[in-house]
Amino acid sequence: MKIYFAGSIRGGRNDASLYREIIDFLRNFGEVLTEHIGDLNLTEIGDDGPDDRFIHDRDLEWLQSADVLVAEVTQVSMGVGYEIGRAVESGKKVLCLFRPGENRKLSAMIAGCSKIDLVKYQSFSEAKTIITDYFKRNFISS
Ligand code: 6IA
Repeated sequence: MKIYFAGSIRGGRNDASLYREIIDFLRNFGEVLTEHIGDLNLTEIGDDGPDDRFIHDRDLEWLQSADVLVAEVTQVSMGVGYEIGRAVESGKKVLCLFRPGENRKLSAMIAGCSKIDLVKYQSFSEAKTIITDYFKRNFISS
């Protein structure tokens, strides 16, 4: 099972430690291709890594090889939205996790897409339950 986790980078790194916790938990279900999203040293301003064309092409290749995309969509990120759209177009399974709150409005393009499983939550412990249920329902036969 290959899992592509998507979370904001240039959109803002406020949730980086939550991404790391989710990635660690997702490892119970398969290989997470995008562990760097939870790297607390990765900032939205850093530009000392590979160039953007390389990042795009490599990430798209990983996305195409994945069985499922799990995205934390609370922090608005154009890149995460793009990855979700590409995954939906490719017929991938997509789980989006969103923490509702004041001044947080999820785009209608995510909230309104029937091909996306969107689950609202507040705590990491809730996220763990949601993820476990999702993988059991979709991938683990009883
Ligand atoms: O628009 P954003 O940067 O927030 O988009 C974040 C999403 O795009 C993530 O889910 C990643 O899969 C992908 N992505 C964007 N930038 C990178 C990156 N390095 N490395 C890997 N994946 C990325 C960017 C580092 C940069 C700060 C120099």
